[in-house]
Amino acid sequence: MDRNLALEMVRVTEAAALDSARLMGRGDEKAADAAAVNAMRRALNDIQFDGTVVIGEGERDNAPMLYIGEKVGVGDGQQVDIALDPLEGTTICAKGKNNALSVIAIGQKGKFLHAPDVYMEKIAVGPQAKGLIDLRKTPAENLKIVAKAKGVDIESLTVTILDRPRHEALIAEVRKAGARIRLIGDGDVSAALATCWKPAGVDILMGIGGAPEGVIAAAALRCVGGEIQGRLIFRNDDERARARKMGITDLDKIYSTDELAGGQVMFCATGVTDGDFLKGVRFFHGGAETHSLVTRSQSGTIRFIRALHHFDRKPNYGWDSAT
Ligand code: FBP
Repeated sequence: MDRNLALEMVRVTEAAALDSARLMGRGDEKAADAAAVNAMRRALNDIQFDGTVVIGEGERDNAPMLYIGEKVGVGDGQQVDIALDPLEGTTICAKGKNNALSVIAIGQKGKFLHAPDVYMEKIAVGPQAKGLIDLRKTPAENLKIVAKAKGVDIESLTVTILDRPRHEALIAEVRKAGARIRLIGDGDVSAALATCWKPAGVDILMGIGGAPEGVIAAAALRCVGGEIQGRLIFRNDDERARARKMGITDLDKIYSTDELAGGQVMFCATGVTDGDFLKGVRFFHGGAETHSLVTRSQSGTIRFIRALHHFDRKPNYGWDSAT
């Protein structure tokens, strides 16, 4: 894949972050998400490539834009598959809390898992524990492995878990094992990535979140040297049927990072609200500042990009430059 595509993707997540951040704290998740989706789609369709959304806003019947199978880009140029979430953490943005991101991953054709919009049980770690964790093992066993790999006691580890009733038993087991816990309201892509970012102070992500977010996190972790494993979780026969329709035959399979997002991948994120590794959008008179990161699996280089945007020269963003 042409490495310059990675920089094109920064414009895409910047556009989505800029438009959704306008609605931070307004309590309207749908409006924030719609702003991000519109902006991301517009930006994608300006790029000289032939992209297919494989992880998007949902299956075609349920998502008017950026649905699974939608073609984006001007239509010629490189063929790539795209996994995206224009606003990862809609509730976070609507409440003005931490770690809402706009994210996109691009990869070679056929290398992302075509995951239906169901849940996924996940475990994610940074480079030191890569290759050692195993979703088949109990949380306590995995904690022991990660503590040993990092040369610390279990008591020194911090585990991020989505704060959901479904995680009651997991939380109890992690507490019994002695590890510290960071319960988050939303945003497990950011939480997975944070395991690879020392200043964030988290060692493991555990628990059940969205399957599409699992694929996006896998692309990110491929680039920055971490690991994620995932198993699809089905709540009913309809979800199982949807998975089969998307070509999944083994419904109990545990997917490795490479099986979730293989081949060459690029990942890009822009902060919508302040987070562990990216600042959120700051508006100033006539413009805004964004913070993004972009990385590729081939080189592993992580670029942090701080951008100053001037709305009078960006008519496409649609916001009044005087506000
Ligand atoms: P949205 O951005 O779609 O709101 O997703 C936020 C999120 O917290 C994800 O990070 C996570 O994977 C998923 O929702 C968890 O789903 P649920 O809220 O149903 O537990």
